[in-house]
Amino acid sequence: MKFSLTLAGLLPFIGQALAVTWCDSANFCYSGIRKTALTDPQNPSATFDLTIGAAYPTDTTRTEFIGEIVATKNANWVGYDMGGSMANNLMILVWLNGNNFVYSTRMATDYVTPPVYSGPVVTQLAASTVNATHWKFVFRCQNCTSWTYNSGGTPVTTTMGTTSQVQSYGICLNSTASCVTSPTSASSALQQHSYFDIWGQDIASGRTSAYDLMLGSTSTTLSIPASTSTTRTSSTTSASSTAIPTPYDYIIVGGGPGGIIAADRISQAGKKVLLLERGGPSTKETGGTREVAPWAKSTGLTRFDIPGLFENMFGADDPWWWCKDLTVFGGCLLGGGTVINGMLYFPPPTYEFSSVYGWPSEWSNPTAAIAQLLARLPSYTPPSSDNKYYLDQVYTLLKSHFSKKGYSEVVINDNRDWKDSIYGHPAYNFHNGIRSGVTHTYLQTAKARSNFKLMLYTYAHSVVRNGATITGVRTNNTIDLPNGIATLTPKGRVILSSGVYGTARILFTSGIGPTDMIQQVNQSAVASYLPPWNQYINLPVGQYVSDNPSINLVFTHPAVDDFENWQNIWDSPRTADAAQYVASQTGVFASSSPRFNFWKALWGADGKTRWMQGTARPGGWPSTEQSFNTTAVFTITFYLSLGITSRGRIGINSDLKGFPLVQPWFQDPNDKSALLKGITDAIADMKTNLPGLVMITPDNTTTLSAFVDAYDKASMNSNHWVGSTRIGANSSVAVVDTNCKVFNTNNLFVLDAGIIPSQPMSNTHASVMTAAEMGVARILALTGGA
Ligand code: ABL
Repeated sequence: MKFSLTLAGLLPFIGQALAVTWCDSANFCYSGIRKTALTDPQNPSATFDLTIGAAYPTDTTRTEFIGEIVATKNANWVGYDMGGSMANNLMILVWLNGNNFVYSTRMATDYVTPPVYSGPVVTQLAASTVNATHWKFVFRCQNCTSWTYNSGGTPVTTTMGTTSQVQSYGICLNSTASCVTSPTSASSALQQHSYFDIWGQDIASGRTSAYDLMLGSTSTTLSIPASTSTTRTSSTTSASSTAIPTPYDYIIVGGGPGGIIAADRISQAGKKVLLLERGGPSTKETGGTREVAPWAKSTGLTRFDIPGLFENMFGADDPWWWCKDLTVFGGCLLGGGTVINGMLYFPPPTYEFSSVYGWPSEWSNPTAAIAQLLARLPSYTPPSSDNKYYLDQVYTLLKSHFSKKGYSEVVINDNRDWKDSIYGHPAYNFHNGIRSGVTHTYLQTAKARSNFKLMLYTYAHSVVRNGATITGVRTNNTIDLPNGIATLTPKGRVILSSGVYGTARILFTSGIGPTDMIQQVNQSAVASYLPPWNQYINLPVGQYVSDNPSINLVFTHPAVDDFENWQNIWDSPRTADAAQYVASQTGVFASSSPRFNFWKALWGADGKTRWMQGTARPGGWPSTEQSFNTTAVFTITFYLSLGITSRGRIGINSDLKGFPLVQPWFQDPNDKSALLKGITDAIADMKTNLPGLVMITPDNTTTLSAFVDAYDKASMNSNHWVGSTRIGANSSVAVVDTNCKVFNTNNLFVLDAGIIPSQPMSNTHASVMTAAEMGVARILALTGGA
């Protein structure tokens, strides 16, 4: 049995396989290689998938790592070498025997089966799993960062690099007979590998502050929702038993806009605050080092920082930032939606907070809160700090159309109440060409206070409660929190800021919500977290949700540059634009994709006023059989916004996955007819006003009304969900009272988009932050708290 001991032939292979980073459903991340449909050279009809990666502690003095090997079941053994050749390097060898992993550490010395090498300690971790097609072996390798081999009688010790080093692997497929001689024996002899490769392991990218949490990560299948895959037991790490309970005055669950604003204002008031975030860092400023575009390496700015990379959020290969336990878009990382959205920033008109739209009278004047918000987060038009507009053809074009239709050109945020027959350039939360927002402002001031603590990678299961009194929050973080429980001081409070879906899920798991949803929890892996049934609190959690229905029309016009539909921005952007951004954070990349916004008030057949918002951008995804000018495409998205009357319902299944149970778009036919009328009026005369314009979706074979009729409901989703825990005076139709306190509890609050009772006028970004400023002031002013 010969083994490849390539050392001399090593260098030509370097760089053949490029290291990548990826994250699993629990947002635990690895660095290494991921390959699919590789061909077995010894049997070209056999293909296999292989992932090999590792995560390393941030403390470089620790001599261990966590490895992950995922392979198709035809892989009869896989070897993972710590160096650039099989010879004289530590190797982790593993195969599946039935449903059990058999593994050992080895070191190849000659063209024979590598003998067992003792010293390293490999422990299989609970995240290991097997399904019908693949197996996944997740392991801790201790004492694994240096190894010694014998060089003609002299021991030579090799130490793993602290930044990067070349690694290799061998694999033997069952297309080759008897890969493993005695599958039950960890020291078994082996057939030589049928496939072999090497790559440069990027150790720096694999370092993670979540390392100790990963040691306790459990999962039962290869693709399971994050809620169960992040379940941790307190017996898995020695650190868990040493965590000391620290009670907090306020525990805030969720590091999105609501949670961060609340954490800052409450810590400013001197309270002891714990902010829990299930994901990890995002932007450079928050410590994020992942997702630096290849062309922007010298800046260290990530995709979360560079506005012009926004469109690639939806087209990336491994978009780990989206919550994996939702069927809609949600950001599961520090900053929540505000670090993955287009950042359109339109502070709401005062009348948005009217009782007509469900707001209690105490909330009718947002002016002071908006002033506070703008003091922290000014709005920027244009976002490029050289004060120039880039890639602005769509603006120039639509301006000439809408001005002829009697719309006024305005600086939109100069008069936030004026939202009828106006258009203007988008306003953003980008500052000096970089994403700004709550992570750069409120979070920074909170972090500077000693009474504020942030815990990342901490997923909240439920609140711990005794009837109406909440005593803590149950999490997966048994490293920092004894048994994973964050505890409150005697008069302490919990604020759920986990978003429309996340907060609803935590309430259900805490026995708060409609009976059918609590039943789902009862059938789930976390049923034991429910309180006794006589403590369930029946509230309309998840009901009365709303989202803007949005309809995209796609056009071409010879004056438009569609920027290759943003398809090359990650790997091969236009050289001059990339260089300009790297040099000065100006230019096309200083902005996300929108270029033109407009609003119009619509009068419905039911006598109600509804507003329409339009957002136009270069690029788009036409659906037409006809040929079109592929470099001159632009899209107008028409949203029905304030005044929407349709409602839907969201909930969870027994895997705790969140999804719309009843879709909220066009439930009321008056919503549909209003938007259809609005779009019809907005595009009337457009071809006359803009010679050369072609509407390609719908094309000239479909009427607008047939197009809207046939529009796929799910693609009307704007990800502007509100209302799942809406505010109100009455617990039959609301979940929180006028102080954001969950009805029938003493000290549980909600502060996120869920409390907003009706669809806002514009993209929800600014409205959520306005509501957070107003809500946190009310919570702080409410007597009885710590
Ligand atoms: C928003 O407020 C919407 O929620 C987003 O859907 C929208 O972005 C941004 N603003 C920018 O207008 C769009 C992208 O432009 C599309 O390329 C993408 O397919 C879509 O979001 C996904 O919902």
